[in-house]
Amino acid sequence: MVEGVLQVMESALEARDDKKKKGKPEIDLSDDQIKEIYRAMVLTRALEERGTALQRQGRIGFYIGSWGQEAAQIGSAYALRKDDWIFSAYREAGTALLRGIPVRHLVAQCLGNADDPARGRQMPCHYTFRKANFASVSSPIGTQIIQAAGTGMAMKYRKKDSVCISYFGDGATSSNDFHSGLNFAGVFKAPVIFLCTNNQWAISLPVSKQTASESIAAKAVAYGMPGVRVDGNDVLAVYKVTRDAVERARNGEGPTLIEALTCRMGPHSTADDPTRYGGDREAECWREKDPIERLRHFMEVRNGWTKEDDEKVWEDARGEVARAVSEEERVALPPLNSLFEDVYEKVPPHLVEQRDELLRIHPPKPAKDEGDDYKFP
Ligand SMILES: Cc1ncc(C[n+]2csc(CCOP(=O)(O)OP(=O)(O)O)c2C)c(N)n1
Repeated sequence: MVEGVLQVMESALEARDDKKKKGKPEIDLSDDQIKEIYRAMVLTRALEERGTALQRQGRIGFYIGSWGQEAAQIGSAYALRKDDWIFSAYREAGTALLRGIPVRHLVAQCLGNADDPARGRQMPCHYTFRKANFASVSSPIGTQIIQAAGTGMAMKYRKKDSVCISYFGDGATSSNDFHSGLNFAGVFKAPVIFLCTNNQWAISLPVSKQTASESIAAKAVAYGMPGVRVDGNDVLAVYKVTRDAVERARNGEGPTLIEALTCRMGPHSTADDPTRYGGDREAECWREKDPIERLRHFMEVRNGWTKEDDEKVWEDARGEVARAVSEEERVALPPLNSLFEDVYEKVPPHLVEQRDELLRIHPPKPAKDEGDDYKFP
């Protein structure tokens, strides 16, 4: 275990034994809530398994997974309300799933078909779900940090009590946006949770070469906000620190920087080979701390979770992903004329000319185009 960081899971199990003697409270999540968290973590990994396979088979162009980082994203997103804002990086698909976004909408985005709300304009895994307050993922590292700070300030000006969470990696803490976002949020006491998933790598650069600070959380001091280090593979600990940060933000007490210590157990993306820089050796050391395995063990001890229960959850998750893929692979690409939409309210004459020429060469086929019309549950 990593030292000097908040952990909950193991001490909750100990408290359970103590409880018999002293009547100590355990964690404040019901058995059903813990199972819900577990299912979301498993679904996130099942999506990654399939997404990676689809890329290897040439059915999508790219995939970026979060193997080993499921607790950091699900534990934190579980502490939010549905009207809170998520500004994620490309590695937090699980937060969208937890919000109730159907798997097929994430698959549609990866395929860039007509069901994709962004209609193929973004790289795979750069999701956007407006109706779920899930902001469009940007490729340039760190941009979501200032977007969250700005939206947090907007919430404050509008006297709304929604908060914003911004997810980013250790590499993003070297961006200018990290400095300006945290500075503004600190000065204006914006209701923002800055969640740095320290997965030890920024592609091939280890965190030891990213910063001379003793930790990422330590940087919070300079911006006048609390900084917390948490075991990012302990989903209950991540939930707890985020819930505390959300409460502070909602009460007008300003932002918090959370550093979730974890490890990227897979490659940076399907375009990366960690054996070239030793990333695979580091991941091997973390395998025994796999966040899904840890929660499963916790549930076995605390909730009587059985092998059969577990197999069912995995089977359901993999089945859901497989169905989503087969449905969405049948959906056509966005119509060609959509290439000319969404930039200008009125398409300028030179683009009208180009559009008409394109449509003359490739006459339109009927296509389903219902990208952003799904009902958010
Ligand atoms: C401004 C900017 N610089 C460089 C890149 C290239 N790039 C893509 S991902 C990445 C590493 C990011 O690492 P980190 O923030 O730790 O997040 P992780 O990928 O580990 O989740 C880099 C440098 C980029 N996308 N944007």
